[in-house]
Amino acid sequence: MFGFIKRKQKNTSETTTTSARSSVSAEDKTADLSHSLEKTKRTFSDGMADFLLGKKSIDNELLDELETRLLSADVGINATTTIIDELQNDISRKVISDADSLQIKLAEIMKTILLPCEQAMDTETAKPFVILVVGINGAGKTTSIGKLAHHFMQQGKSVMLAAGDTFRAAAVEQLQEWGKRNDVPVISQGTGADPASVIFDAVQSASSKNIDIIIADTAGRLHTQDNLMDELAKIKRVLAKIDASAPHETLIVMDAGFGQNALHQAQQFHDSIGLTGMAVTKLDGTAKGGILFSIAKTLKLPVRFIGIGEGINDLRPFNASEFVDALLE
Ligand SMILES: Nc1nc2c(ncn2[C@@H]2O[C@H](COP(=O)(O)OP(=O)(O)OP(=O)(O)O)[C@@H](O)[C@H]2O)c(=O)[nH]1
Ligand SMILES: [Mg+2]
Repeated sequence: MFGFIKRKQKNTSETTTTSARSSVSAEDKTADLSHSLEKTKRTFSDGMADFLLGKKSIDNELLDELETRLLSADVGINATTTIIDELQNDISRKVISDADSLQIKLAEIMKTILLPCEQAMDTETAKPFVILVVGINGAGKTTSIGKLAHHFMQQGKSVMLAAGDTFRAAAVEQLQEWGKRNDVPVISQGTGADPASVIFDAVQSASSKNIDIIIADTAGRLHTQDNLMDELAKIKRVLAKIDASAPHETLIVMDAGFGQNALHQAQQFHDSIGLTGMAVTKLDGTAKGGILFSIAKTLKLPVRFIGIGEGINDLRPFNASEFVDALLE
């Protein structure tokens, strides 16, 4: 956010254009992320630069303002308190004396909070490595599966998809479409079939074909729908019959735009079926990107991937440092 001040102080007004971000170097990757996080960034930074430039020193009024902005971006009370307390401490010790040192320290604190969530999914631990994808309706499960297939294919892995959403009309076709785009097989039995049976068959087929990774879609559900939560538990039980350690990843896809509510829902899924990781989607469409800090402080689950758009390339492994740099740029 305080990058805004630097630009102002240098009296330059140029901004990075979208076309300038189109190459795939590491630097541009961060620039893309920064662009995608625009709405959350705005919550942080709108008017902040003017506010700061008018200040002779870093004081409590500034920290109050920062606190409000962090809470507005759904950073959550725990993480916000940690950030403000640590900044306060450094201001008292005169470690922070100006906007620059504040920015550096802020980035450092934010990265420290997020770092425990940065745990890449290690798909080498089993073959086939079975990923069961769960979450509430419309969170972005099926789309994320399509993007994940692309991601793993780029790593040279072979992938198979299982159409475990046998409930919603057209869900199977939607997954098949992603299968076509990625040129990967999709195992399905059609609407109304037993999801556990579809996924069981898919895993057996993947084993016989020596496939590296199988990703299973499931129907969207609320944590309050006991029968549907039981269905997920059944899928896990059935999978364990093929391989006691399967599914190797139970991945919840969570829409960042739901903010603290999504956090609550994810917690309920975790309590009910046991999650091993998260993919946080739609960070491009929300001002609540701070939810990652709440996840780190309360849910403490690995954030494997973040979704920053609808395109096939718009899912990327979560990197705490890259995320904070993009947010504060
Ligand atoms: N902007 C944006 N849109 C996304 C992202 N991820 C998914 N979407 C969109 O969200 C909508 C719902 O995505 P789906 O993948 O169908 O969601 P789902 O969880 O499978 O939905 P159900 O199967 O109905 O429970 C689609 O329009 C996606 O394109 C993202 O990271 N950014
Ligand atoms: Mg779906």
